[in-house]
Amino acid sequence: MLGATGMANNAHHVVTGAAGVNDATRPVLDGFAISGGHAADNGGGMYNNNLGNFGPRLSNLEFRYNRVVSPGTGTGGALYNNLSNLLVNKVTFLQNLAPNGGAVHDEGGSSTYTQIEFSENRAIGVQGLNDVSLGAALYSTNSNTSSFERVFFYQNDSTGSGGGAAIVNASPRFTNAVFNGNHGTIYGGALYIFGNSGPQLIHATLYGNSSSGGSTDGGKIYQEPGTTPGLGMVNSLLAANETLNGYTVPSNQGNVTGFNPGQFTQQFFPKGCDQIAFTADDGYRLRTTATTALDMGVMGLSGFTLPGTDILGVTRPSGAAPDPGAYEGGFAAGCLPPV
Ligand SMILES: [Ca+2]
Ligand SMILES: [Ca+2]
Repeated sequence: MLGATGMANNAHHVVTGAAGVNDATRPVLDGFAISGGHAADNGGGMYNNNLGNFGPRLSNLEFRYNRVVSPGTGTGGALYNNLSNLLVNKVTFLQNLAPNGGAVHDEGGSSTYTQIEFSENRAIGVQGLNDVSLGAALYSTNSNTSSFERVFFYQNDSTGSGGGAAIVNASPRFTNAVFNGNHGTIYGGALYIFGNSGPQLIHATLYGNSSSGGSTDGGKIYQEPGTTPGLGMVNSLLAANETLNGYTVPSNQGNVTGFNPGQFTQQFFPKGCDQIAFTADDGYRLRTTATTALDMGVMGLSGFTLPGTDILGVTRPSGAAPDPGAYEGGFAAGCLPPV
C-alpha cells in the first residue's frame, strides 16, 4: 500500500493514518515518496480522520502528483487531516492537486510542521465556478491552529483564491516562512483570509506573489471584510510592487514594506542556485547593503512567539536586532543565475 504509484489503480487514499496513545507510540512514516494517489473525496495521498492528539509522525517524505478529483468539493490533494494532530518534519509537497487545498487540508486540530516545502501545487475549481477553489498549497479551516516553522510556499496556483494558503475560520501560524511566486486567479496570491480567523506571519518574506482579480484583488494578501481578529504580522518583509487588500501591515512590529528585491542576495532564485530550499545559498538572505531592513525587527512582542533562529537555523538576532523576513542577513550578492 505504501508508495503505490500509478493513478489508475488508486481509487482511494495511498495511506490511511492511525493514532498512537501517546507521543512515543505515534505511527511513523519515514523516508517514503507518496505519489500518484487519486481520491474522489479527501486526501489523495494520505487520509487522517479524528485521530486526536497523537496522529502520525511524518518525516523525510515527498508527496508528489497526488490528487483529489471530486467536482468542486474535495480537499487535500496530498494530505487531509480532520481533528488529527500530526508531527510533520522535512516533507515536500510537489505538484499535488485538488479543488480545495491542493496539497494539504487541515480541518480543525493542530499539527506541527517543520521544514516544509510546498511547490507547484494546484487548487482547481469547477469550470465556470472558479471562485469555489481555495488554497493551492494549504487550506486551513474549522478552528485549525497548526504551526508551520521553516516553510517555503513556492509557485502554487489557485484557480480561485489563496495561491499559498486559504484560511477560513482558522488560525494557523507561519514562522520563518517564504512566499514566492504564488498566484490566485481571484484573490490573494499568497494568502486569502476569511471569517473568524487570526493567523500569524512571524518572520515571513513575501515576494512575487500575484492575483488576477483586478485592482482590488490583494496580490499578496487578501483579507475579507469582517475577518476577526484578522492576520497578525511581526518582523516580516514585503517586497515592493505588490498589493494588499483588507489588510494594513501593522507598524511598530518590525515589519518592512516596499523592500527593494535587488537587495536580496539573489532575487531570481529563492532556493538559490542549488535549487534546494533551506540551504545557505538561498536567495532571500539580505545583502549587507540592505539597510532598510537589516536589524529592523523587534526583539519581542506580546502575543507572538519569536523564533531563536532563522529559516536556516542561524541564531537570531545576528547583530543588534533580528532582521525582518525568513533569513537573518548581512551577506554579499549571491550566486549568479545558471546559464
Ligand atoms: Ca538553496
Ligand atoms: Ca540582524
